[in-house]
Amino acid sequence: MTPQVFAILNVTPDSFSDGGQFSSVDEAVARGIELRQQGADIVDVGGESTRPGAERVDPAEEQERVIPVITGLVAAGVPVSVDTMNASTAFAAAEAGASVINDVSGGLADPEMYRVVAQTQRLYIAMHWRGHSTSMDDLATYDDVVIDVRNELKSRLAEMFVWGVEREQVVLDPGLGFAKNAAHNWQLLGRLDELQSLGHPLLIGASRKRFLADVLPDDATTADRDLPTAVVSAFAAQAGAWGLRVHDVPSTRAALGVVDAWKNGRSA
Ligand code: PMM
Repeated sequence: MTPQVFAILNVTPDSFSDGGQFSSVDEAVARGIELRQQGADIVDVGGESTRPGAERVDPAEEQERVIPVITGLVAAGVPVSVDTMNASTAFAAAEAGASVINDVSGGLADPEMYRVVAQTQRLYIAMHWRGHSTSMDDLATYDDVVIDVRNELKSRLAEMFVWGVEREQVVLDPGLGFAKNAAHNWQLLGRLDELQSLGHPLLIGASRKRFLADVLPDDATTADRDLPTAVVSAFAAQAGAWGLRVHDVPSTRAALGVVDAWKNGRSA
């Protein structure tokens, strides 16, 4: 099955890859509609940067950023996911029509999150996470990154089920770049099958991340990372990933077109 393409719409003043580009609600909504037209299945709206070293944003301010954009996109018929670690923002977004709650902390940042997920019955993306952006680079120590991430995701699952979250609601994500160095990220990508054995769909967020610079010349820009991102999209699709979270939709769509044609002997 072709993976779901989640298009990133960061409405933060400081996101590393598209920082400050969308200054008004109308511009952000227009960009979300454009992403959908380019072939995104869903637009992932986030109002708090998780860039290494980023400071926390107050949930009220986060909601001021994301809720009007979500409302506008839902009114335009665009499926929306909310990228938040805050239960109150997840709840408000669900009320505004978001169909997915994407939580980079996997429920660790807010003790109320699982209750909101159970209550709103939205699809829930639980990412592997060890701590906030200010501290995460110090937390990148593992015996075996794939086994450790798998075990930590497994404990998250056990905990969320206690709160009444349903199995069918949960998508898992290895959290590339979050308390992980480049080698950790590549090992997780190369061994996705071990994470898949947890029995949940997997979402992969590699787009434009720092570790992709490994395969590019030293003077490459952030936008140059769209090519390796698209290649990762293809391999991840081949490995059975359920979803891909990307900035540049056309290049990932092209990559997925290749995977599909490769399997079927012709393009759709
Ligand atoms: N990465 C970022 C933000 N949100 N959500 C999920 N599920 N998985 C990720 O890997 C992920 C995420 C950070 O990247 P950005 O600042 O470019 O959005």
